[in-house]
Amino acid sequence: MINTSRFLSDLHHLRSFGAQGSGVIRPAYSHEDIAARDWLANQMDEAGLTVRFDAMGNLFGLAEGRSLLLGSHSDTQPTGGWLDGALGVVAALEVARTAREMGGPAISVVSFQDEEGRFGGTTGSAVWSGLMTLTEADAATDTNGITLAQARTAMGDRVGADVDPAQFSGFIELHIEQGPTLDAAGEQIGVVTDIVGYREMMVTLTGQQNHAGTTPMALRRDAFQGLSAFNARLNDRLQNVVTPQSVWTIGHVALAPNASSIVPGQVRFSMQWRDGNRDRLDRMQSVIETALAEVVAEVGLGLESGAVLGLEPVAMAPALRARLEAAAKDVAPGRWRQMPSGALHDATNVARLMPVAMLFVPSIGGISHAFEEDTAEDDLVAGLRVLAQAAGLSG
Ligand code: HGY
Ligand code: MN
Ligand code: MN
Repeated sequence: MINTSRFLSDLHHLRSFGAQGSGVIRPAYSHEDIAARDWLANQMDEAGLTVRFDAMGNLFGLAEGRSLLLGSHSDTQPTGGWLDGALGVVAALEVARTAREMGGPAISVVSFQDEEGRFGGTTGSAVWSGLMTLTEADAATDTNGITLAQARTAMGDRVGADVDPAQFSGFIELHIEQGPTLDAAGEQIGVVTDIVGYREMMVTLTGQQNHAGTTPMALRRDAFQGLSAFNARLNDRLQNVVTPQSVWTIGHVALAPNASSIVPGQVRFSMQWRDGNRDRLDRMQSVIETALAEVVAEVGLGLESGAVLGLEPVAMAPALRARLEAAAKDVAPGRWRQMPSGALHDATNVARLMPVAMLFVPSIGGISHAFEEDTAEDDLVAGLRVLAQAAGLSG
């Protein structure tokens, strides 16, 4: 039988690494992230699993022979919630531990590194799944200009040989919904049908830094005005191609020199867009590129668009999904649904290698990527029970 108090105690212990009020600050390769990984490694070792760190810092607890892989990520957003990723890792640990105590089935555990994208996005599972090479990942930089190669040296001599994906029969990830659907409906479980795709690029607009008092408005080449005009035109033009499930975000903005009496000469910002349909992602991209080109010409700005990073939309594996649906019917009768994921997950990358499936528990108020992120305890336990049952543990 799964031990729910052990599970909850471990979940709160993981929260303590980088705890900040009700939230957590535990970015990839930070001191807090590595301390959390060391603690998880110890828990895996005590559970009788073979502990392995790969070159990216992905942490695996391996069962012998062929096994089902469960897990998520234990790094967080710069100011993150205590459950995003952490829930899936600790639930996987509890299911694997219980499976060993019950003499089977073989369950392995993973905590992927840098899912939250300090260096891009789902970086650890992207390298493990072959979506990108370690060399490509190493060249990525965070917003402070630190390279992933520099950051991952903090893993030190923990790093061992690569972990071969062929030993796993499939991957299931338990995660908080990070949206309002389940909470608003009073439901406990979401069985994921598919995960959206996303595209992201960094954009730099360059104008002319100048005096805020003596420079007439008509003579300005104001980088902020360029961003503002782009954003207004983008919101208007995208209405022609999007659906209510489409989203787009300018989440990171660095204005230079960022002084109240200086016309900003440069702005660097992130442009991210997401949708469940690959063609629509393409159409959104061309709207973005056209609007950018028009505005820089009108305002007289220089434009530099970085490489477009992204992941394509992916459908969950029917057989694994069916196991989650059967378990959800049993654990939360009348209080579960099938639903898409608007958030990105490591499961998208792992789907390149093996069958994957995901399940959600509610986020209170639909809030996530914020210190207020939370989930009711009985919903956390319901998620654990569904995961355990779908993984083949009885009752
Ligand atoms: O951005 C995402 O969807 C994920 O939570 N990192
Ligand atoms: Mn996550
Ligand atoms: Mn996240």
